Amino acid sequence: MEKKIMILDSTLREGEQTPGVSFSVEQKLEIAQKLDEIGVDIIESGNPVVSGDVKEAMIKISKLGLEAEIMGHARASIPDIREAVDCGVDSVGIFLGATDTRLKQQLRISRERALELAYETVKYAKDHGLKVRFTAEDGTRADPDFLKELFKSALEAGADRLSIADTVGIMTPGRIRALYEDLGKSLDAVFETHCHNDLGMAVANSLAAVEGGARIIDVTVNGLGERAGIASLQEVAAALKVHYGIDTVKLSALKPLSMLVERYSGIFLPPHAPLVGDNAFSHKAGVHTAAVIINPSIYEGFPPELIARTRELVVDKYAGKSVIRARLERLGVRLSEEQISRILESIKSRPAVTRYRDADLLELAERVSGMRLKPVIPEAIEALISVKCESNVYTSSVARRIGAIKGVLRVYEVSGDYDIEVELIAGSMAELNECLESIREVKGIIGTNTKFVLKRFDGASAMNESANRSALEREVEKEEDRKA
Ligand code: HCA
Ligand code: CU
Repeated sequence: MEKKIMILDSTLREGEQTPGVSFSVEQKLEIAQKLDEIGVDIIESGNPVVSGDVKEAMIKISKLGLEAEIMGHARASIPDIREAVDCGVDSVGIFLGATDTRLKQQLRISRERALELAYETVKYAKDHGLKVRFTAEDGTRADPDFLKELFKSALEAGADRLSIADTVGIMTPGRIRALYEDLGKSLDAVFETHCHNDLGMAVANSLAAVEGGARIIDVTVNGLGERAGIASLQEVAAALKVHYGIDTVKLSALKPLSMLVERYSGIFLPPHAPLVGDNAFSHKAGVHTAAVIINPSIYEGFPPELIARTRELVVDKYAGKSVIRARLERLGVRLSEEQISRILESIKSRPAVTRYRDADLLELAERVSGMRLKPVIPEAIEALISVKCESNVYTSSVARRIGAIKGVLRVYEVSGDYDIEVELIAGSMAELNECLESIREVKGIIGTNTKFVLKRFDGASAMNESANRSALEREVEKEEDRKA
């Protein structure tokens, strides 16, 4: 495939339809700026009849002077489209149900009326100087002959692009590709695709639609949207590059954008989320890490550098000698085979410790070698943060969100003046501040109180044993308590 593929991002429209999500106007402006910076072609900024703040954000985004086309979303209704026109958008995406069930039970109109409505509403928008995308909502379940008629009507009225929404995520790649190929034979138009993820097929279906002739893919950052969401920006953009060599947005900016939207939406991705998840480029089993040390491509289909990330070699009970050697060598420590074997033994005897940080490995290396390896100067800043929540939020859900923030070691729900206690660790003041900012941005938090841990570092004098324990030692102790 050699043609240009365009990305329409609907984080601000479909994404805000995610249960629990409401972006502030300022957050929307920032997200729109970032989407523009990374090269998204079209930004669907909202549907103005939803609420005053949605409309306000749309007006403000239209005035930002972005490179991207700014699109408003509207039902096939002239008053709704008038509202979009008022927002100063470049284009409007008009959607109309295309199945008989929808026409009869949801819209209570006949097929004939639907054809007229498509024509009238597209014409109205065109007469008001807007570019128009016409979407057949639930188009993948519609009668294909009627779908064609509906699209013809929209085209006759001047529609610039036609989109099929797989509104309930019911397509397979084979079927959606055939659908686009078939439409392409009888209609000369630019086609768009909008795939929901109800069966986890959104990205595969979007790529298949492109193979069938679609030129524009609808996405949201992190795959947000109604129910299971739609195709995610990061997955679509990376897959287009990996599978077809097609360039769309700046891949190196996807991880920070994903994190920004996680914070603003309050919806955090799991660690194994493709591309942007914490574990997306981590290797763990001994067999895997040993091979990756020789040649990463043995366990990677594409390198982490594709999206400006780095590879991680995890050490826990699954580890083998080579990963311990590699991790220590990276820290400038060379041990004998025998010493490495002893470290491995010790790790395998503590199955509850699931991640050995550099400091933990150095500590084990000190034990087996008798050498002083760990820096006396603290290499990390630790802090305790007390968090107060709004009375109407679930403390556990706030706690879980905080737990997903980089730098957070542990989160406790507590009694007393505050609701949550957080243990933080950061490599620098800048990192610590970033982590604090991220915590403050979690929805439902009304106040925080930060205390720096002053006496916790190896080498600090006059501290009792327990205050001087490392994370590893605490884990070991917990494990022994459990056994006792
Ligand atoms: C909606 C439905 C929609 C519309 C898509 C479009 C869908 O939430 O209004 O207008 O292109 O999935 O059918 O998102
Ligand atoms: Cu949708």
